[in-house]
Amino acid sequence: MQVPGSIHAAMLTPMKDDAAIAPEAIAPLVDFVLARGVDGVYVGGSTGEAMLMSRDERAEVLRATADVAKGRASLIAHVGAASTHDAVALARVASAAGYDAVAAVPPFYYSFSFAEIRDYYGEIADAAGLPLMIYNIPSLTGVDFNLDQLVELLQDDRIGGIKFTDKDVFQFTRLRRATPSKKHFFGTDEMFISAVAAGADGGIGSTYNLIGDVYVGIQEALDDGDLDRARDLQAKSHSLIEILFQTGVIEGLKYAMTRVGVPVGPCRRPFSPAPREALAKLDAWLDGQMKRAA
Ligand code: MN9
Repeated sequence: MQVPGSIHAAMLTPMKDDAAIAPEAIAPLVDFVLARGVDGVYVGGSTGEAMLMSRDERAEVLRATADVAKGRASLIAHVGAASTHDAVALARVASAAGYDAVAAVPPFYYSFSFAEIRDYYGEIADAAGLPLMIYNIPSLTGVDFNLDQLVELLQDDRIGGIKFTDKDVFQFTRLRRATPSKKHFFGTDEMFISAVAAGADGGIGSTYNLIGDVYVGIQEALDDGDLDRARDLQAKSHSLIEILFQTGVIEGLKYAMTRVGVPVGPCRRPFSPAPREALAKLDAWLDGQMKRAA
């Protein structure tokens, strides 16, 4: 089963000042993101702070986003959880809400066997009845699949592809060659140009909330054979990401979105507000780069 679309924003979750979910702030965020030309939205993943939310809150965000984005964009719901029980419940929510595909991190915290992880994915796929993507993000889950394991997971007919958020383009390239009928999305925004050169079908990332047009542009430039333009655009993404590493990626992005006129509130604790000096750099970047964006 195929996953639709190519460039997807890994959506932030708008919150109120006390970090409760702000469902009414989802529509303006979706409008801003889609206006920059991305194909779709990836809802409830790392960037969405899903692991800091209850299952009910995650379901609410999945439903509220589908309500405003359905019919305008490709919709992928991230439903991964530490327990199969929760992931399956969220997969059913995503399916009922009209998502085109679901994605899931492997189960985390306990050291599950590969067979247990494979079963987890099978149960999610069956519950969703939609194409399922493996969300491979070893830096956050601690689950570091080898190439053979990724190939085995992707060979299952119910698995449509992968969101590969790692820096190992060698592994990414071999995986793509071994599973050519699947969709291979790259999730490390600062390396998108290398992944497209290696054959990525698309990208899904956090900075796409603010500058989705940059990643659409990199893909188009490489399609046109215009390496200089692709490199210039990736350099623009680097200039933002270098600052986000100082603010904290999600904290900085939420600050930036609010500042360009799309209020999304703070991050949920234990995330803490970004240091003032780093925010000053972000202010200067936004003044220079985002004048016409809002
Ligand atoms: O999955 C995001 N990765 C993490 C996507 O959250 C660890 C990326 O979009 C990064 O935030 C981005 C900046 O490093 O590449």
